[in-house]
Amino acid sequence: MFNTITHKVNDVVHRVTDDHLRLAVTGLSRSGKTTFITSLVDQLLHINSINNAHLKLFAPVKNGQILSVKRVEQGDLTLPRFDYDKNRRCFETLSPSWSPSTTGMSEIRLAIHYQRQDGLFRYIKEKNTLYLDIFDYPGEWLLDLPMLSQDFKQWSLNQQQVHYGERAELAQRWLTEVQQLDLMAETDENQLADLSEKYTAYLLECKKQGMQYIQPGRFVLPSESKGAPVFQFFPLLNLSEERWAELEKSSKKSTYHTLKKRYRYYQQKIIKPFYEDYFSQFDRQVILADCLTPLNHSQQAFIEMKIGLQQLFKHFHYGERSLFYRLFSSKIDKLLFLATKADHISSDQLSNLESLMRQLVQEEGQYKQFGNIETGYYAVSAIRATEPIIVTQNNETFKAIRGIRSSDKNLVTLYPGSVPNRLPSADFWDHNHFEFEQFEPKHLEFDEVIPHLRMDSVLQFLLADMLD
Ligand SMILES: Nc1nc2c(ncn2[C@@H]2O[C@H](COP(=O)(O)OP(=O)(O)OP(=O)(O)O)[C@@H](O)[C@H]2O)c(=O)[nH]1
Ligand SMILES: [Mg+2]
Repeated sequence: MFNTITHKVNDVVHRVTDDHLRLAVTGLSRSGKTTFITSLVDQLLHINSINNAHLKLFAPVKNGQILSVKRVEQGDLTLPRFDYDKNRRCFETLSPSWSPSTTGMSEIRLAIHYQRQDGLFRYIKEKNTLYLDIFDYPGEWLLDLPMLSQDFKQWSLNQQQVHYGERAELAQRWLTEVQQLDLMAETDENQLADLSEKYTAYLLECKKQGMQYIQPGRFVLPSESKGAPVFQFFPLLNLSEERWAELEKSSKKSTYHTLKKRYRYYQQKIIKPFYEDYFSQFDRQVILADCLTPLNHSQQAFIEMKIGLQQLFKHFHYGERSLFYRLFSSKIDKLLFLATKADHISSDQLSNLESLMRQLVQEEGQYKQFGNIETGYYAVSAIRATEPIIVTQNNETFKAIRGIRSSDKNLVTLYPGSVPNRLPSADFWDHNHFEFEQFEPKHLEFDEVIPHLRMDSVLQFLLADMLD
């Protein structure tokens, strides 16, 4: 008996100190991070004592455990606040719009006041607060993480691997000029600035064509310090081993050594601090992937998304030998993979989207790295822009969606097509044509909660056990 109580007391002490949850929301550019955070915050802030129909599958709400949720002052006062209000206001206007692409870092902290379910604690009516910290940042920043484990030569060789097809064509202008550059000669700053500008223009073009594997990610974002030399370098492609060895022996003032030095500087001064400051302490992670948009584009776009994602979870901590663990000793206990924008497809395709996501992650046995971390895979829509409907045609019924199409602002009913349930092969794009259309968000009344698909399951996975 005494032992049991001691055990419980220890448990309380442990849990009381354990009242913080840092959630890492990760995902490539345009995968839906800002939308996801806005909706997650909105769902939580709309919990009340009367009607919680929006969170049916979130047990702590169903059990009446959550007393209130409030926004409180964030941990890092030097960071901008995540602009939840502004994002929400975008939906409350007469012509609702999506929030713009993120250009910098921001933070939000929520205080979730709750009462435990556990028998003993319910009796004592112990009240607790769980602080939830979430950060938002541009997706491009994430893609720089793998660069931390590569030196300049390895990075260049790595870039070579994605350099084929459409990309090789887009790179032509920059590459022809680099080939004429004398890498052994003394550095000409202006020349490097000019070539880096052309390299950046090439990366921006790749982004426009739906390519996801853009490195260095910060090159394609607006920045006040764009003219700084740390943003003026590029990879060297198609060099032989002999050439690399020869360049290595060139004078320290050579163009080659300057490129190498800037790369190292970018690693240490730009990439590393971001992960050190914001990612080193997270407890749980959500990885968002928009699997539908690359299906619209091309096989190359799809493959780039796959590489981008796999690079990401290869480098985060899912095992003590990972780069992320070695650098930052961060530990997570739950990992959730979300296929976003699931309102772009009809409900009969949701399970396909989930299996596609699972395949992307588990290909080549990647899943083994997750060790004993609990993982989940869901297809979700953080902000639902369409309605599911049943259409009858020629005595046949099928599931469709209805919403305001972004391209022409018309209300349309359509069947967007089948989602492949496994990684598509090369000839797939020859026989299938996808039109996963973009939809405009719905108008929201000021007191209405954001409509979603399965955000309650997301909260259940991420938070329920912390409130038990
Ligand atoms: N229909 C629908 N569209 C979505 C949803 N989530 C995101 N989108 C669309 O995807 C776009 C990108 O979403 P964001 O949340 O801005 O993506 P992000 O990951 O924050 O992008 P960056 O800040 O550029 O890294 C939005 O502008 C919407 O058009 C969703 O749940 N449903
Ligand atoms: Mg964003």
